[in-house]
Amino acid sequence: MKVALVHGKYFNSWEALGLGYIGAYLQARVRDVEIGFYQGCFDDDETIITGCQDSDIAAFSCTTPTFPYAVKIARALKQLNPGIHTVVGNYHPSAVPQDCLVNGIDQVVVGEGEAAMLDIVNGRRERIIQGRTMEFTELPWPNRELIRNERNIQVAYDDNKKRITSFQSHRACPFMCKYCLDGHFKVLYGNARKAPMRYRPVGDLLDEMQEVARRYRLDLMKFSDPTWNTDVDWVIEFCREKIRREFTVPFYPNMHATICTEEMINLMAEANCYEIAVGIESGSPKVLKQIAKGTTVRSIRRCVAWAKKAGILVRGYFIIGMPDETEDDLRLTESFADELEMDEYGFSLLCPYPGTQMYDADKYRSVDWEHADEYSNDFWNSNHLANQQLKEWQRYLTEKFKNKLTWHNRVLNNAIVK
Ligand code: B12
Repeated sequence: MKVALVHGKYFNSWEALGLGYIGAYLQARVRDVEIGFYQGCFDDDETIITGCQDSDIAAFSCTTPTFPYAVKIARALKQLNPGIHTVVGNYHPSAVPQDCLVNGIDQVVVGEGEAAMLDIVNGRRERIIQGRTMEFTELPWPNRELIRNERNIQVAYDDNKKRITSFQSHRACPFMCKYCLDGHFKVLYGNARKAPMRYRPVGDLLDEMQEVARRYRLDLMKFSDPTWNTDVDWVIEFCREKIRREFTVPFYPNMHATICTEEMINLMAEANCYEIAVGIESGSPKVLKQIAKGTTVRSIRRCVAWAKKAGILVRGYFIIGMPDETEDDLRLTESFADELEMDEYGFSLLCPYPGTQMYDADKYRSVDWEHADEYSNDFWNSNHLANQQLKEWQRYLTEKFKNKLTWHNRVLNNAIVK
């Protein structure tokens, strides 16, 4: 049995960790499976098509912007090999499975992919499959040789002279932020009313981090978790164990400002946390309340101050264009950004991705998603501000913080300023 795993084409090039998990799971459970892997930002279309064409199954990982690319490759493969079975998974197919059943795509997986892909390899063929939630105890570590992790690490190194890769600490996210797909549990977990949180045993995570840090000579370790500190006790246990092992490679997580204590942040610093990324989103209490993230101006202020005091760098992300945001709210965001005096700043526009609570299928199904995202889109208006005004604010703030912009904003700044 030959299975080809394909990660989308996008200008950033993180490792395809989800496919690394799926590949490792299949290798552990299927005898005689041969797995190929391609990533659109490294492999050109011809290489991918030639490499996949004699596979039994071609499986694509797609976010909304990368879904059209998967369809294009799948159709080309079908022309060369009409018997090939094509599958799509990841967040876009999970959010709008019916919309993904287009010409060229045979099957859609919703949610986590390991057990579902095993069933598919074993012949399961319903057009839409709900993936089972996996426990970490049944998951092998992601196969980083398979996903050619070295290529992603090299890109990180070329950008900022650090060898960086990511790790997964837990699955699911307990927050219900209105602009994010994770908070929409129904989408990913078959109508679940609560996020099915699964935490990775600290020892197992650190074993993987140590092994990967050694093998790939890492300078910095990131986490794929959208929010890393969902549980203070877990974070404390992680830091204590990292310190006990004298494992000094620095790390860099995404943080929820409210789920913090000063003791936790100090321990993170002691465990060599290099930087934290905080989703600040807005400086307006009204807007923060509306997006339902569970943060407040006070909790953000406190988290940033503790981190700075502990010597951890702070990166803050802001979103412009929340539904009820006014110019006054944006002025509060600007003064909050000034006041926090962080090390890096990112400013995006709200983007109503499929699966989020802001998505309206009638309005946004026909958007050209390959060319629209939260850094630049021409269609999102808030209730008070037109798209052009939101972009003006984004342009203004990125200009104001131009010496401290995040990589993404820096790369895209030219496009925004135009
Ligand atoms: C880390 C991350 C990134 C990283 C890169 C991730 C990557 N490997 O490409 C960076 C920062 C570069 C990034 C960029 C973007 N991201 Co992002 N990202 C995430 C984040 C926080 C974690 C993803 C991750 O690595 N998880 C860990 C791995 C192990 O899990 P996984 O990838 O989800 O894979 C599992 C399942 O999804 C499934 N699965 C995955 N692929 C496949 C394939 C098949 C065939 C099957 C059957 C199953 C399957 O099985 C896997 C194992 O269980 C998620 C939110 C989240 N909680 O997942 C957002 C998220 C996926 N990103 C999102 C978006 C929108 C983007 C961008 C478009 C943003 C932008 N404008 O740059 C780009 C697109 C990048 C791309 N390659 O397509 C959205 C997607 C929404 C949507 N409707 O598609 C999410 C959900 C966040 C949100 N806003 O709600 N992202």
